[in-house]
Amino acid sequence: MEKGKITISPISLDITSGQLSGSPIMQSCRKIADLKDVFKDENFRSQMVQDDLVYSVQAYLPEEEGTSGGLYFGTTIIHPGKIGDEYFMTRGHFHARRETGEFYWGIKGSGILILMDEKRNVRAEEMKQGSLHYINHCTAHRVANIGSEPLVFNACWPSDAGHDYDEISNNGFAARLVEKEGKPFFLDENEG
Ligand code: PAN
Ligand code: ZN
Repeated sequence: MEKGKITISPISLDITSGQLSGSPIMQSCRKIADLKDVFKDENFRSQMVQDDLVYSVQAYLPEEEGTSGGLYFGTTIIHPGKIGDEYFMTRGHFHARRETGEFYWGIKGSGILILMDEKRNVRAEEMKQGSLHYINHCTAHRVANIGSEPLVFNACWPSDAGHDYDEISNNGFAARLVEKEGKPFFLDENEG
């Protein structure tokens, strides 16, 4: 590093919108078509407009995937909506390296962070602007948007965490968040 030289970080974060700008930023989006078998009512999902966006992720990944000691940063935007009575939500995952945790924090909107340990115990935290969430190691995590505006949150996780989506696609979460009488309500995995 050249002594005394002050440079500008290549990435900036708009802290009011959560939007990242600069380069390199990875962008991905999940449409209705990408979420087969994620929601309870697969038949309902299959009949929706397949091109509609459910959520998008921007991520700044300054280290090679798998590097120990590094960190990643991301912004997730979940659009408002439901598939049947189940709120739009992320696929959810365990980290491939189960010993790694993560921070999430709310930027705007209204949501629920759903957490599940390896014994399938589920708990949940309300997400809103300024809410800060520590996701313990060995804990699957998924977020549902329960409001009528986009839900935006930031995340910071280790660059060697990896993502295990298979465990959740095979076994799901032990509870699902549905709207009942206008309010969020957890349905046990065995309930309709
Ligand atoms: C987040 C998530 C993001 C999208 O950055 O990856 O919110 O959710 P899914 O990955 O479950 O589709 C994170 O938890 N990273 O580890
Ligand atoms: Zn994660």
